[in-house]
Amino acid sequence: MSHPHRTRRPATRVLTATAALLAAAALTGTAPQATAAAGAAAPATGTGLTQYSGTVPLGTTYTGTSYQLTDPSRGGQRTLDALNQTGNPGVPFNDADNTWGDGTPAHRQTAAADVHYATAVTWDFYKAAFNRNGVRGDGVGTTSRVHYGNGFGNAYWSDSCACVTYGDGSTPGRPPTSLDVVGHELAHGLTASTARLGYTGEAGALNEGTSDILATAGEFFAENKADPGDYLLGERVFDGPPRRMDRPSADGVSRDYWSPDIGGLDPHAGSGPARHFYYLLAEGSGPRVIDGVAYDSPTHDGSKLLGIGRDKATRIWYRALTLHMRSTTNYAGARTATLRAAADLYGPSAPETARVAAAWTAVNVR
Ligand SMILES: [Ca+2]
Ligand SMILES: [Ca+2]
Repeated sequence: MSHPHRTRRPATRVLTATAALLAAAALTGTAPQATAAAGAAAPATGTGLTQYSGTVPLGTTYTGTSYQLTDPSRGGQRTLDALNQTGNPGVPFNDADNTWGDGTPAHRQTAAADVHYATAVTWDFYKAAFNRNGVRGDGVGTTSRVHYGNGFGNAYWSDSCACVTYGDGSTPGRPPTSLDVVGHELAHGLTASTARLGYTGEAGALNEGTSDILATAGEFFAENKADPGDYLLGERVFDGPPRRMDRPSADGVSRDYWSPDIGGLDPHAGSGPARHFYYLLAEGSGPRVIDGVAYDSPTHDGSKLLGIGRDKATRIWYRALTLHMRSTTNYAGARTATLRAAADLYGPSAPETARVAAAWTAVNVR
């Protein structure tokens, strides 16, 4: 699909990834061969020529004979090659000069560079926004494997191994390895280690909604010029209309508002009201242009809402998820949980708390 031209407005966000990446580069240096000559593994900073995110720094390791995509500064998180098999747990990529991929899907390392970078961004985002050490909060990095199967058009989190698997895409040359797709999958791991929301009924819809919310917040956090933040999901990867947060029904599948049958839908479609709630809470209702992307968010009750900003909205959702939701939480429970979280953070009579209530009412969760 085509994309409108996007212009960047001045950065005013509190959370940015650039500083963290630069700090990691400064800590690890770029020429570890001297220290690794004796055979000890040494941290290094490589260069990723990604498909979706431009040229980026990558946390790598020099093994003594080659570089590998193991990031010691982020819990040892690794990116492996599944060799287009389905039963292979993955083997390391090895590289001689620590420059990864060539910006095109023709180069086998490119998808690995995208995933390794986006996984690092997500690590840094969780740390900066939530003071959380990794997906599970245990300081252990995720293992990712790319090139799973043949023409596999998806990516998925596996809780048993705390790992994510990425196919090469159902559209040739469009692997699901963009910042927001990676952030979405990793957020499933965060949910699985906190609220443990189920994957059926309204809990499943909230599980999917959480992944879209944290993926979006992470994409904005990245401040990546090649893939600016937006309230769209998978816009770099998938043909056809992406999932939207301002008006979820624009994808032809998702619901804008809660209704009694929503728990029976596919969880992605059923997540519409959760996404919509987050957008309304962060940005408010009605038409607006953010970083060059046009949005127009309706409300069920015709109310006109003002946003409290993305950082506060994200903080409220995260606190609700990690402290006040559980495996069977439904939409009504999510309203209660986010109201508690807002009251915890800002006070029961704060404007932020009132706007949480108004945003839920605007998506017909009362
Ligand atoms: Ca984007
Ligand atoms: Ca996006």
